[in-house]
Amino acid sequence: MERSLVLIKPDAIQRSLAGQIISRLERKGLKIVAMKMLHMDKDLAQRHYAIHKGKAFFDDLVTFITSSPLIAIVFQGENAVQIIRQMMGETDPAKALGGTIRGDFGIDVGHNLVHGSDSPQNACQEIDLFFSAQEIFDYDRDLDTWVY
Ligand code: DAT
Ligand code: MG
Repeated sequence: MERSLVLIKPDAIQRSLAGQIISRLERKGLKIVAMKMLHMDKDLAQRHYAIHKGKAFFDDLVTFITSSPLIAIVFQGENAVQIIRQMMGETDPAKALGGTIRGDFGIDVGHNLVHGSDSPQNACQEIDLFFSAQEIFDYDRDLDTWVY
């Protein structure tokens, strides 16, 4: 079953939107298999966003993501990566459709509330950065007979 790394970013925590964002993903039918709160340090931020190194916004992105605690979650489900990307909306909240997390709650690209992996392969790498194997839970939910 596919997994995606979701970060409830510092702006979402500061704005008390964590519960609403997690709730949307949970109600969709996605299963939480790992979750922790942490304050990302510069080293972890640079590794997580390594693909963006050298871009004009990279330093601001690292400063923002390390500015305050966040919540890291692994969601599991069929097509979890694509489903979460759709529910997040476009990177720039100004362009994100209503009904998406960024479209409903954000204005500025530098404060777009949530991260979700962009491919199953990147999801595996990102999950490894944040969680050990023992921190990821393998369990059954009775309701999955009604989700699938
Ligand atoms: P996404 O988070 O939708 O996967 P991304 O991987 O292209 O987007 O970029 C990572 C983060 O960097 C994004 O969530 C917000 C920030 N960012 C991206 N493009 C930006 C830009 N043009 N100006 C400022 N910040 C930007
Ligand atoms: Mg990305």
